[in-house]
Amino acid sequence: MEGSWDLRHASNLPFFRFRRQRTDFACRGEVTSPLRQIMEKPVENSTGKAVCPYCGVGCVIRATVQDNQITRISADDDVAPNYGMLCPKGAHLKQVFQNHDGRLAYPMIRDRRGEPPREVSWDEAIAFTANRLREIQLAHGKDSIALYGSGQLDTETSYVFNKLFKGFLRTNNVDTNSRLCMSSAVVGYMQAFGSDGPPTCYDDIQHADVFLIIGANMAANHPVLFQMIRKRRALDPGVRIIAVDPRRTKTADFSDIHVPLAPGSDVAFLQLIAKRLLTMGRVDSRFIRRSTENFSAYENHLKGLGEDALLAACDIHPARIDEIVEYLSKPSRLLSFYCQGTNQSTSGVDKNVALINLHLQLGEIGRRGAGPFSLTGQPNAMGGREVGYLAHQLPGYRVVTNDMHRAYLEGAWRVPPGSIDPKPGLTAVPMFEAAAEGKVRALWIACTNPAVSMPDTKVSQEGLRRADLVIVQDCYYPTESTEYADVLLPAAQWGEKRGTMTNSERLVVRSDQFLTPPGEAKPDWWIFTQVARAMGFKRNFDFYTPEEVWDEYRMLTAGTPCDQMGMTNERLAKTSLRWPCPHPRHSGTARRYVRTKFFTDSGKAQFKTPVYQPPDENVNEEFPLGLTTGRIESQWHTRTRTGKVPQLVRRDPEPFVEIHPDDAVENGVQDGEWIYLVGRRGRCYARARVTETIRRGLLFTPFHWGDLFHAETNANYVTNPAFDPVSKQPELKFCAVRIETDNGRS
Ligand SMILES: Nc1nc2c(c(=O)[nH]1)N[C@H]1C(S)=C(S)[C@@H](COP(=O)(O)OP(=O)(O)OC[C@H]3O[C@@H](n4cnc5c(=O)[nH]c(N)nc54)[C@H](O)[C@@H]3O)O[C@H]1N2
Ligand SMILES: Nc1nc2c(c(=O)[nH]1)N[C@H]1C(S)=C(S)[C@@H](COP(=O)(O)OP(=O)(O)OC[C@H]3O[C@@H](n4cnc5c(=O)[nH]c(N)nc54)[C@H](O)[C@@H]3O)O[C@H]1N2
Ligand code: SF4
Ligand SMILES: [Mo]
Repeated sequence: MEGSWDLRHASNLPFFRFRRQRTDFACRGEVTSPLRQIMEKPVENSTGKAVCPYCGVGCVIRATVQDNQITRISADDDVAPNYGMLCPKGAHLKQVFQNHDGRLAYPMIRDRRGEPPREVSWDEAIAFTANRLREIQLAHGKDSIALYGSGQLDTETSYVFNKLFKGFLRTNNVDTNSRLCMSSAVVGYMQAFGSDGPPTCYDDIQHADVFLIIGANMAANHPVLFQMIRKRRALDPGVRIIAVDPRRTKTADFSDIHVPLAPGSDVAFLQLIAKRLLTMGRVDSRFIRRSTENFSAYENHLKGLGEDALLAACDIHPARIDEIVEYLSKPSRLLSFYCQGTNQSTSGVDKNVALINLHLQLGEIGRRGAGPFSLTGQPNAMGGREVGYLAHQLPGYRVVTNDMHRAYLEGAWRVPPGSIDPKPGLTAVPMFEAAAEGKVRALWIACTNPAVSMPDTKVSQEGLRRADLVIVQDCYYPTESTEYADVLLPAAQWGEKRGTMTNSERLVVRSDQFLTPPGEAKPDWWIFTQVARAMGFKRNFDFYTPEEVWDEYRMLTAGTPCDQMGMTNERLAKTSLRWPCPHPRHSGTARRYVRTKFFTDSGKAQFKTPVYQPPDENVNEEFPLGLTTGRIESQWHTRTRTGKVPQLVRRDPEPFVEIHPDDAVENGVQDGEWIYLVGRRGRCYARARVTETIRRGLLFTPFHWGDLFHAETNANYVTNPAFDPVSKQPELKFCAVRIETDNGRS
């Protein structure tokens, strides 16, 4: 579904007349090459603030620095969004920088696969990258190259690579790890409201009566937000927290009700609640009449569903449903948080839509303390979407399939009409499949580690192996993905560059630079800019500071739902703002849809009628157990950073698999024993943790430990690459396995 906001205002803007601000441009004396002149200012003793490089809560962290070493990490009590709070990952950032072990500090080229790479100059690395990309496109067509990026890159970087690939290299083969993370949430919001982005903000936590946390383990993965929820309940004992998760997580432990539903059954669960409330007459008729469409189809759909069948699908005690219905039967402000338990599913969009339907039915949106609040995983997965870094998107929540949107960007970027392909590019899973089949010949991997994090990793590894050119842009070496690289581009990381990110509540924060990067590492936006210039697009990539990139991007958001026109560099240097923020005197927007105008053609929110579907893969005699995967509090993804912090590693030093005591007995598994989980595509290895916190018939293992830890501990050798038909987000939350215990013990 395409956005239909008014672009007339936007098209009149002088988007190509920017005032250059080179005040903070700094250049070290010894650097002579023109390519090297664009450098970040070296920093000595200072303090600075930056958005935490980990989760989408987007805590603002203060770092005190002496002689290029962080001496203290803190958070200011009066600074949003975390007001003095940090979780252990953020609080231990100092340890990440205690030495530069494992940093990728110089550009490198690998002449032959399997051999160690050799250090080269930036000039050589950039020229090589630019020439090889050109050669491959000339020989094999424009879509033979692809970029796979990340929600951990700042907005400026995502803007530059998106402009380069979609506008100038004319391929939409640009996708990111957000496809594995947020794409179902994007489609859910688009279908219901005509625009991506949450209606809500963190302040709503202070006003909500009932928190529905569904498919999210906030206590572990968004700890500071969860802390805010707990504080809210401590102040008002009437507040209720409901956790919907097949596992009794730390989040569930702190909740009033835990619903241990069958994996994948969220649509059935939400429809059961909605149906019961509907039967009781719990509908906000005034809101529905004025601000929504398709309610009668929705009502009829719910009426036609059998309660017993829904209950059987979620396989929970009916008392849980009664309790929740009782909470929601009284007027109460409902705030729902959701994340990968809903998104990473072959029915991810339907799960999102079913939750939004419930909010529309109750009128629980567009007012304080109420709304469906999608939790963002990575620190800038929101900003990346605003920039349009998924294969079907363009900046400002535009889409490639919309003629007006393409024409607008072609004008703004000053490329000939028809330059932007109207067909969406390859999304994450098909991108690596195409590389494995020899159709995509060049892969540029930036700020992500697909040799660990892609479902059915053997395919992504085969894609990386088969591609003629693999460019890996990371701040660490080695990682599982750098092993496949022909070119390694060293990136400056957190604290070593300036840049802008948007957190889960649409708060746009500018981060400072307070550390000098090691060796020759450079900010990501700079690296993409230099390659673009080396490919012949000098005039169009005339960026010397991230502020210049920001100014160009900010203008393109004017008149769109994620309007950031009013966020000038001067303002962002002093304060953070929530979009929409359309002009420089606008103070930002806490809550959207307050006057209930949505971005759909009719201006009304849309009810949909999803139908419950079980997960793609079935358990059977050969693979009798379900496996779900996810995260733990102490580690971040593929551990390139958190794996180097002893205080965090100590908490969970190795991969484990949660198994119910009855399943353990049935499978002859002892607590603490190393076991294999064998699935249809491969197997992985982990230490059994026998626990009653998990449903019978289901196992849980984190996906943090890739091949560099042990050749067989990557959970993604087992996971299912099947994806949601609309959002293309893979079903990382369910596959079928059996346990093997009789060989390969450590
Ligand atoms: N410590 C830490 N924090 C992180 C991250 C990290 O790596 N480490 N990563 C960040 C990122 S990128 C993301 S996307 C977020 C993810 O944050 P979450 O979504 O909270 O993380 P997960 O552990 O992947 O999944 C959440 C829960 O979904 C449950 N689940 C599985 N299947 C289903 C289902 O069918 N229905 C329901 N209702 N629940 C189900 C799992 O049991 C799990 O507890 O975390 C962010 N925060
Ligand atoms: N089984 C299973 N698999 C999953 C998931 C799951 O729940 N289960 N979740 C999925 C989700 S939601 C996500 S978001 C992905 C995450 O998966 P990935 O994105 O692959 O994981 P990270 O370890 O965060 O990778 C980030 C990489 O960027 C590097 N890096 C850090 N900072 C910078 C920087 O500033 N610049 C550059 N250039 N590089 C930098 C790091 O060193 C690291 O190599 O995993 C997905 N895979
Ligand atoms: S809650 Fe998230 S953003 Fe805040 S310190 Fe922890 S990891 Fe960083
Ligand atoms: Mo994510």
